[in-house]
Amino acid sequence: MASEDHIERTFLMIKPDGVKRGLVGQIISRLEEKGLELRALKLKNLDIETARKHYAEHSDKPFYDHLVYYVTSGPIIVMAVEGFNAVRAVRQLVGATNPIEAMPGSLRGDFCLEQVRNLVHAADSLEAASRELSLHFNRDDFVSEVRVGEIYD
Ligand code: 3AN
Repeated sequence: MASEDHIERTFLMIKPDGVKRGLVGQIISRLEEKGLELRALKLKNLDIETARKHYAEHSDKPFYDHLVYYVTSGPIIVMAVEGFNAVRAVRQLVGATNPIEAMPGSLRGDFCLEQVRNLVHAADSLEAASRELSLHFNRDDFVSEVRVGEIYD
């Protein structure tokens, strides 16, 4: 483990297109295959107020209303994901914002084409992760560090 490696907890959302297209399992598999662990997970409909807060930094952008409309248009999955350098690791797995520029092998590179309906959202810093986790989860939604195998070992 290098000195700059830290265990981090980050936030990931599977947007309505990902849920609707039945890609939830594949997206979670990519995270697990990488070695990241789930700490919380919910399937839910996002209300407009929470969506506006989630995307507050884009409130002055021309696509803001459309983004809020879209992300509240169907069920989403929200997750807390933990592991070494999880913020950067998850952003790498997710790929560039514009799916056309996202590298093949990344989630957006492999599974989507459009900039608004771009499958997933991942926090881009520890500060954003902390803000987004507290926006979407309550304290008792998180599990502690227990793998099923360890319970029976
Ligand atoms: P990322 O999701 O890669 O962190 P952000 O935070 O720049 O990207 O943008 C948040 C969301 O806003 C994106 N996931 C995408 O759905 C939407 N978005 C960003 N840029 C554009 C754009 N130029 N046109 C339409 N939608 C956009």
